[in-house]
Amino acid sequence: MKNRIAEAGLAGIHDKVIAGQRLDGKDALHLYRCTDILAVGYLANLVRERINGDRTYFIYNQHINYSNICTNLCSFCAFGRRKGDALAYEMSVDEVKEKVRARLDEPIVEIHMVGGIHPDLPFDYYLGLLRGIKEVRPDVHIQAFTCVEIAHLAELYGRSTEQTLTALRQAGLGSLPGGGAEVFSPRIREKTCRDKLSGEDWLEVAQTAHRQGLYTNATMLYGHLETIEERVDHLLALRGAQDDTGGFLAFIPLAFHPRNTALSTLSGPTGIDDLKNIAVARLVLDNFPHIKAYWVMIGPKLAQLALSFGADDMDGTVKEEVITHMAGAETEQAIGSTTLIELIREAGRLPVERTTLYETIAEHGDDGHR
Ligand code: V47
Repeated sequence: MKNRIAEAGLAGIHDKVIAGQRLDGKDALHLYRCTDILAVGYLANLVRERINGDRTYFIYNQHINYSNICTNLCSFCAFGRRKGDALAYEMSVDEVKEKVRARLDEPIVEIHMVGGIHPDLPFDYYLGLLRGIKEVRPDVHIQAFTCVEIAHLAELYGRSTEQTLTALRQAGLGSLPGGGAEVFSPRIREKTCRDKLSGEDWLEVAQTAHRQGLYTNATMLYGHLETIEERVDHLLALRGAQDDTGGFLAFIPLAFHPRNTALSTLSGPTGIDDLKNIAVARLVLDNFPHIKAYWVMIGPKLAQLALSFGADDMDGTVKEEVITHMAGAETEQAIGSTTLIELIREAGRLPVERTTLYETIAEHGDDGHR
């Protein structure tokens, strides 16, 4: 492998990886430009195994998208709808509770809940969602509301970010998902999501959450109009923020799905680009404990391969995912935990069923199920 790495022009980066030295922006660009995906993946796998060994995480979770009404209407999104649009919807607190109640017989440990930027739902609605879910399923961890939703609620109801997060926590919020980060580049935000909060403000909300002891995730939406330089800047900004507040649990590269979006003439990323984003993220984000291969967006087969290219988490059982499916995802709506376990085992890794905060619920070694 050493020869191959040298031939790929990655000897210097290999030396840094072996020595545990931090990669810089130039290294990251070099990795993105390298056409030898096996060489890049090999380096990422060294870091993956150093941090997580063979452990490969998944979670039994439920996704709920409480409303698609959105004032932002980003050009990469097929989910958001203007209020009054025929396809706009808004679930009542009782409807959300019913969705949770309907799956009480399943060992769900996390509810992942995001919506659009709704212009006028009262703050009590959001508190009601959290309290209602906890009433039906008291032990569940609620990972809800992106940094974009938090900033919106703070502004709309005249509270600081701290006060907004505190109120939501008291009602049952457990952590924040990583959505809404898109690509931090002002150029891309201007082109695709002009009305969304800036990258700087996204980071500020995430860091405010971290300072309160709330964990969050981080994402990057790739494969649309961004350059690799803009991807690298995004990763470096996340790494800097993590150095500072340390509250990011996982990074999730999100593969752009063009169908039904204003960018539908684009074709979206290739499989190689999917693997490269996982691998470069694993190498650059040396202070992030976990890199997720989100099977909903890249498909379970590529997500399985990604476990040898830097990823150590396959996310979860999901069910009823709407955002990517509205944009043409052809993956299933849900995947069973038995299938996830089989995919991970077949990749030669140890399946670890986890909580949101990566505590082990069960290790599914060779001898079967819990
Ligand atoms: O914020 C929108 C992205 C995000 C499209 O934190 C699109 O563990 C692809 O953030 N094609 C929501 N992506 C999903 C998300 C997420 C998913 C799974 C796990 C976690 C986590 C977070 O989806 C949005 C936006 O960045 N998105 N439209 C599209 N057409």
